[in-house]
Amino acid sequence: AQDCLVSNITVKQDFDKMRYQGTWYAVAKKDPVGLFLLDNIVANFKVEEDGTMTATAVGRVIILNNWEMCANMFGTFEDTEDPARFKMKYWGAAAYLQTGYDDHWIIDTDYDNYAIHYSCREVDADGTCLDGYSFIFSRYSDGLRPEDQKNVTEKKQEICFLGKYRRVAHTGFCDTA
Ligand code: FEN
Repeated sequence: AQDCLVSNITVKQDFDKMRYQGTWYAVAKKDPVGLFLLDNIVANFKVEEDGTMTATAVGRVIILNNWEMCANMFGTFEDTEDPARFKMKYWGAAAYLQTGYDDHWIIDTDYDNYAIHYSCREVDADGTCLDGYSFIFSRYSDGLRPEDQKNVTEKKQEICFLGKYRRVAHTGFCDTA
């Protein structure tokens, strides 16, 4: 699966959204083209009573006039035939934040320590991803456990984003509720 075809990317088998609930800290990200969250990104996943997975996310953004803000984002995850492949509708609490509708896949997770999310927004004519983003999440704000790093690096390579990630700083900027 090193041909980088989006259609050949494998995802977490039998993804269990119940076990996925709770807080996840972004420790690294690969950005898409355009506006995104900068750093201090923390997500909280939940399964609603009707079974729909939803999430909130906070992250630092810099808006016009170089104004630093914490963006409060919301997402709802529409199920597909594959339990790890969702369509994510997202929007912001503030009107200036972009809304969107993305493919959103859980590539791998052990539920208790690490997770790898992948979204390809635009597939190129050759079947590779032309514009996409990815998050590496940890249950701990200070990063991945050493024993998870090798696996995460392998997965970054499988989704063909290896070398395109930046660390996500957690400075406490968005910590107040
Ligand atoms: C995810 C975790 C689960 C919930 C959600 C997630 C995705 C969040 C996304 C955020 C996009 C932010 C944007 C910011 C923006 C996967 C983390 C929902 C996809 C688009 C600006 C910056 C500057 C400006 C205006 C807007 O709009 N930022 O002047």
